[in-house]
Amino acid sequence: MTALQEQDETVYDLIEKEAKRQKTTLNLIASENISSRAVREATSSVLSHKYSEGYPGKRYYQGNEFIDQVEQLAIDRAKQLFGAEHANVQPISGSPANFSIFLALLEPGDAFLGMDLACGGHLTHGSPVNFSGKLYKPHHYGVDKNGFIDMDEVKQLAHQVKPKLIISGHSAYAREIDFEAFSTIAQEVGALHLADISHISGLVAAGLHKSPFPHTDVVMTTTHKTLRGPRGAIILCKQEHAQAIDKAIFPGSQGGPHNNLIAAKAVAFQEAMSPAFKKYAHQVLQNAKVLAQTLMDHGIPVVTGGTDNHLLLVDLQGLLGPGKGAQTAKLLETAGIICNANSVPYDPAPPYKPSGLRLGTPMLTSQGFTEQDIQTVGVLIASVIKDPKVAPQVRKSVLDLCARIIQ
Ligand code: DSN
Repeated sequence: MTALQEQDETVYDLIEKEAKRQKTTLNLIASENISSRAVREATSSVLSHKYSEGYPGKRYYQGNEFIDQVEQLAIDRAKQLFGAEHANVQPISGSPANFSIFLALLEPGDAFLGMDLACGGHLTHGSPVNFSGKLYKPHHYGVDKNGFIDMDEVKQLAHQVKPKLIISGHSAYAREIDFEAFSTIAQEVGALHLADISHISGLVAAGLHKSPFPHTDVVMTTTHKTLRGPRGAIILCKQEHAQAIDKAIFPGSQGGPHNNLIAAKAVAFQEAMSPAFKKYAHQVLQNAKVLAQTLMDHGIPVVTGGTDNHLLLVDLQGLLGPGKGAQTAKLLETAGIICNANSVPYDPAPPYKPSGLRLGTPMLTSQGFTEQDIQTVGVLIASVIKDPKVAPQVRKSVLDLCARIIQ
């Protein structure tokens, strides 16, 4: 019996049920993944007991001899992994990290340019309901009719609005990002370039997606998506921005660092440097390509006709009409297939009732799914989309598939 089971059976049972859900459903949420046991051990370690405001060697509390070493290790590994001049490993998650970057680089009211949320951007890239849209002046680029970023449009907008910051990197974009082109445009208009690589950082670390360095001024990534670490984020930047970024994290926006998570990040960074991680990242890409192709082969349209990364967008409009994403995601859940509804480019339906689905392969890949299994997954998804009545039968196939592959 574990201590938790003995002391609080209610919480223990809920955790056990969630663990079972993760092993008996197909999880295709593009931002989710499974971290290693080593990462989870560091996450639940005694390091969470310690307060350590400040940075290694410059703390406001005593007793940080080992915490300093842990944070320095995480910093060194993050710099090595991404080829960065400076790393701050304290951000607790992606949105607060982006908040700190705005605090470091902009003044309230400053104009910036980012991807429209409806086209695949993130809330923190200028949504009117987010700090980024409330405190700053957002301008947005989108995608063309075929779903691709049009760098000529980005360039034209940048020259027109003269932003202080240009953001590349997106939450629902399936194609490779040309960081160098974004940096060139930023330089032309005297802006800084922030690359939010939260979704693709595992692929970047494995050398399977273009790196934002050396072109980009500041890079932010969460650590729990394709990178397969603990929940959290890091900020990487050129040395010239190091002091501003560090000050914006502490004391600007955060207090005591979550030292347990910093240790877990260090563990994940070491894992990401291994040949096994490269193999995993390669498999994520292969699986995403096979999923996209299988869906298209079964008559399910995929935005941009495929994917270069770990995710793809399904456009349901032609088959089901507009606004059917949420309903279809719920239907798929009854079959044990977990994904999220998502807007598609030029979606006539509102964001809370969008016309597409976002599907990603990081978690299934970590659980051992390879091309042939993913092909089966694609066929199951297509069959439910085309005929809701088959959902109960598909649920059985999903259970069989999970029992065969997931440990
Ligand atoms: N919620 C994350 C995602 O699903 O992409 C982004 O913050």
